[in-house]
Amino acid sequence: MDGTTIARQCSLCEAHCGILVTVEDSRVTRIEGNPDDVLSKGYICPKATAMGGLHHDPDRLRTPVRRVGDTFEPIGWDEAFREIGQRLRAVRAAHGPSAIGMYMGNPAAHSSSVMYGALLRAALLTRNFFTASSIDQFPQEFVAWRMFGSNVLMPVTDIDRTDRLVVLGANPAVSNGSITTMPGAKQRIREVRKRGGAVVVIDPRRTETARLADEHVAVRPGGDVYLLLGMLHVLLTEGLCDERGVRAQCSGLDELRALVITTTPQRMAPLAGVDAETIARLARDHAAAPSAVLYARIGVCQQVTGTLTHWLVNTINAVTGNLDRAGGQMFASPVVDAARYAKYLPMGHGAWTDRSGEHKSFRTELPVAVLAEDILTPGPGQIRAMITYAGNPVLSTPQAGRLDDALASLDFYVAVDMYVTETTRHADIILPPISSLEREELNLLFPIFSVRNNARYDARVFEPPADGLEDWQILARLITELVPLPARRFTGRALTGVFEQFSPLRLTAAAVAAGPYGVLRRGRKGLTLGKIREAAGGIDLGPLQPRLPELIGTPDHKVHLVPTDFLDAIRAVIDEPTAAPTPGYDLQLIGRRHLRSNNSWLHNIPSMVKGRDRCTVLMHPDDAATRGLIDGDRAAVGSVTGSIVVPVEISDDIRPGVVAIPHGWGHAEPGVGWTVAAAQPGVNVNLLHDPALTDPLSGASAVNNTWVRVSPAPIETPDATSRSEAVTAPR
Ligand SMILES: Nc1nc2c(c(=O)[nH]1)N[C@H]1C(S)=C(S)[C@@H](COP(=O)(O)OP(=O)(O)OC[C@H]3O[C@@H](n4cnc5c(=O)[nH]c(N)nc54)[C@H](O)[C@@H]3O)O[C@H]1N2
Ligand SMILES: Nc1nc2c(c(=O)[nH]1)N[C@H]1C(S)=C(S)[C@@H](COP(=O)(O)OP(=O)(O)OC[C@H]3O[C@@H](n4cnc5c(=O)[nH]c(N)nc54)[C@H](O)[C@@H]3O)O[C@H]1N2
Ligand code: SF4
Ligand SMILES: [Mo]
Repeated sequence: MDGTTIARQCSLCEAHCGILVTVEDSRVTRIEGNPDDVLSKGYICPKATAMGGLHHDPDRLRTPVRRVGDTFEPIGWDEAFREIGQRLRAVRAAHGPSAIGMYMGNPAAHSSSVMYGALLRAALLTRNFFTASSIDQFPQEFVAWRMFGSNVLMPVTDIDRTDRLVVLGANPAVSNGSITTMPGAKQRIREVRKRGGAVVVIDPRRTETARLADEHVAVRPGGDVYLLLGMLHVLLTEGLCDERGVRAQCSGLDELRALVITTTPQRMAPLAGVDAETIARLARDHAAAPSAVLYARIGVCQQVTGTLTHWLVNTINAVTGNLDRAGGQMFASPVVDAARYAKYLPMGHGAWTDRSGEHKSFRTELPVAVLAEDILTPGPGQIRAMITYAGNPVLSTPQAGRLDDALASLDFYVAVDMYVTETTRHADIILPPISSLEREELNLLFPIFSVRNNARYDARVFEPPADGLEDWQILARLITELVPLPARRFTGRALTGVFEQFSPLRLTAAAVAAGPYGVLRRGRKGLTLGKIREAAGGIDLGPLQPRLPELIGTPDHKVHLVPTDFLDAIRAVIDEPTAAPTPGYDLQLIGRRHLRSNNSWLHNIPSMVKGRDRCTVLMHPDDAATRGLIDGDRAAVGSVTGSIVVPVEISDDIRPGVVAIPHGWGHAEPGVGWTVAAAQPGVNVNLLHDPALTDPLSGASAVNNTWVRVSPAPIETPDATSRSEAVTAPR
């Protein structure tokens, strides 16, 4: 394929921007935006070039490796699978199915192999299944399930048609949108204002998105739930809601009104950290705009009030008539209509709990915050073997620094990953998939959350090596090793043969053909996978369309404005406000993302880490001054779970009393195979976040609001190798 340019997508984040990859002499020589891409229209961010960097990275594993002492040595696939099978079956035979735990990380969702991740999860029959969702969108899924009857029905922000965009706890100018797939978010935000609309950003930091807005409201971290209750009070007591329209679409308006009778803006203001006039004005302007949409994401998911906040967001959109209408919150109509099918799946909230009995399962999994505990605590149900797939939970989840020890203590651990990371360095065997540029597929997930209906194909840039396996093939082989078979060598081979007939690509082709736009429904004019493949920039399927009540999964086909369990929970939050600091700690720690970083795994690509250290603590000048800190100083940041040392970055973009540190750093651990990242390792902010702080409804980790204290760090010792470092952990 030398000297050619191939159209596909960048699969690093949800935007999945269309890219043109030029290859000469088997090397990627250029990656640029594809102007013909129906969704991204030529936009790419600086991370797109990392797709080439990852492919050519000498540190990327290309063959399975097995631990020998503190290092890894290559082994063959068959030998690896044989050993994995023996070890996992032995653990299961001795201790039962839940003794094998599994963690599935974020990149799994970016490839169609995720279907096999779900199959492996099913084959394990374990209670100890975890994913990155419980530190990400769990609250939004929980709300979608309780309000709309299906966890997949997380509404999409119709940014391209709205007259008023209010962003709450999201920074799409950097993240390019999440659960609202909006490549080129900056331009889309500018367009709102160009067509006469307004943009407001509610965020403790004046973010890159806030800079594009008409107004920035610096809410107190965790204050959103009160701000929204204040807004609802104004909307429902000042007659600003279209009662007839809302009653036709929703149930529970009277209960909602009764709830917010006492949540006046005056009463909510100190809890929100936003003055009462602003709260009232935000409500009135939302109601007055021809169309308006509140768009909220992880800044308000990763809170103990995550579910309640996202519930109030959807509720405000609904009572102002902005649910299921152009310019408001809508539902997409993708080529494979997963939302329609998902509503028939049992959500099984609380089907089982973790071993402490405190955390309920949701969507067949347990909150990741209990992972280290479940490995380290002896007794029935203890995890003794682990499978991780496309995840780096040592850096990405709060475990009070205990996950390293936990993973090291396992009887057996197999990782499906192409790097030796802070997590996989503990594995007995690592199984690397081929690179993304060697895959071809149709992503079925993100079109469900896209701002326009579309179908876009990912073409292969490089032929995979003869002995390379895709993730789904690796996962299928793991399933084969796990299912009880009468004659393993013989029937195992037969089973692998069966899986090969059901590749994700084939399953996708069948689903597209049978889907709402497919040939089986629409005849000759309908879509096939082949037709989508031929369109180098994808196929545009038009703007989002109203889909209620037909799509909804609630028994009465109405939107439930006030699910009963939410009512009890919100009353507790109103009666006992969550604003009080942890004694001894005086600053609230939130997160932040950078345009050249993607969670934990792009720091080994030189072009992504060039320039100054980005793993810094961002503080307001007043907070720095009272602590005698100046820009570039090293500061110790401590919480109830740990302490880290990071350089100080001073900026009045951040609300006084709040500090921000990015996650995904901390690459200085011995044995990590990221040689470039190790030179500028940063430090793991999740050492500061308390695993005990979770959203009691969904189980999601609250990593966007932790009480910390900051002080000058001890003088740096000459042999210190990293500019940021973890110090001590214990409470
Ligand atoms: N404090 C704090 N913590 C956070 C967040 C935060 O805002 N603050 N954000 C959270 C969020 S939203 C998320 S999504 C999580 C992410 O959490 P994780 O998914 O656990 O972590 P990642 O950093 O995405 O690590 C991905 C791993 O997958 C590997 N990988 C990449 N592509 C592939 C592939 O195609 N196949 C396989 N098999 N492996 C692959 C990479 O090498 C890397 O090791 O982090 C969460 N953690
Ligand atoms: N460049 C880049 N893009 C990414 C990623 C990345 O790591 N880097 N990760 C991808 C992933 S996995 C995800 S899930 C998405 C996430 O996409 P976003 O949700 O847009 O992620 P963040 O940039 O972390 O934005 C969260 C915002 O919430 C604010 N915040 C924190 N606490 C509070 C609070 O209490 N109230 C309010 N109102 N705001 C608060 C923070 O200041 C921050 O601006 O991004 C995706 N895109
Ligand atoms: S926004 Fe950047 S990282 Fe995300 S898909 Fe587009 S080019 Fe890739
Ligand atoms: Mo995420």
